[in-house]
Amino acid sequence: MEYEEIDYRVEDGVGWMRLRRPDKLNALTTRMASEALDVLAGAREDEAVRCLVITGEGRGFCAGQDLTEFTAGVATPLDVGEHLRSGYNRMITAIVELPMPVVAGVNGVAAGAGLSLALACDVRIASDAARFLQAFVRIGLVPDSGGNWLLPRVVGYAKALELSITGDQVDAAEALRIGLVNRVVPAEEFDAELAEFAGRMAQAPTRAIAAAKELMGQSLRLTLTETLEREALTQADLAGSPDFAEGVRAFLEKRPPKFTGR
Ligand code: LHQ
Repeated sequence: MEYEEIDYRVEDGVGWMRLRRPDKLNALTTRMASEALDVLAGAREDEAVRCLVITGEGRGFCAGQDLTEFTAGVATPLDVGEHLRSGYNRMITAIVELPMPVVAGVNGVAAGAGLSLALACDVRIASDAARFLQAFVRIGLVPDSGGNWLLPRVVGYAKALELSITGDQVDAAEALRIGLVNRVVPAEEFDAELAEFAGRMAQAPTRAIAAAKELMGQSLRLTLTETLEREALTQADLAGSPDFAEGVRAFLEKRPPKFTGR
């Protein structure tokens, strides 16, 4: 598939998925969502990719649904439910289920479904120029693309509900304070820090990270007893992996491990 609204490249184990409608703050179109789905499916199958970064070109990360699609005749009237089911819902699920670390490089504003996109990622690294808003209520909608599920898990119920029913904007410092992002970096250092972190993730034991992500996701709907058993099963599986063998060998030889992701 030829990408027009996303730039995708793989460098040193990192898949860089850059939303590319900078004039519109990378607002999501039907086309962009289908390109994103293609990138996500490709990354999942590509052994050369051990970390995926989702970021935006220009001054925005993603301003959510492109609101002109409601009027521009792309799908008029846009069947909103189907649009979500066939596009954004699949995109969010694909990110959450991607068996590798997924990093949101929040370079600028993240609004509406754009915020949900960042929330679906495992780690959020933000530029100090970033800002965040559950924009939906401003246009008479409810959060979608998992916003109701993801945001309370990230910042807690009370803050999530407040942000969702006010649509108020949160700046990067406040986002860090409430746990909405993991790290805030000065805009001038953002690209380098993001690349450094993604590079580190791409050298990590990918299967262990994928399993940690899956187990922690499951734990939110399981009992402790069930989680303990799943941990035992997963650990037994990972204990047979080449990366575990390498990790132990490197420890005993007092050198840094060279993980291959297997
Ligand atoms: C945009 C957008 C945009 C088009 C900026 N669309 N052009 C809902 C319904 C149905 C189906 C599926 O999903 C959804 C989920 C959703 O995501 S609903 C929420 C949609 N998003 C919004 O309501 C956010 C709308 N945007 C804004 O409130 C502002 O643009 C923010 C606060 C994000 C940024 O403000 P500024 O920094 O002041 O930038 P700006 O407003 O001047 O925007 C720059 C350009 O980008 C401008 O275009 P122009 O041609 O005038 O320069 C905007 O029109 C365009 N743009 N967001 N979502």
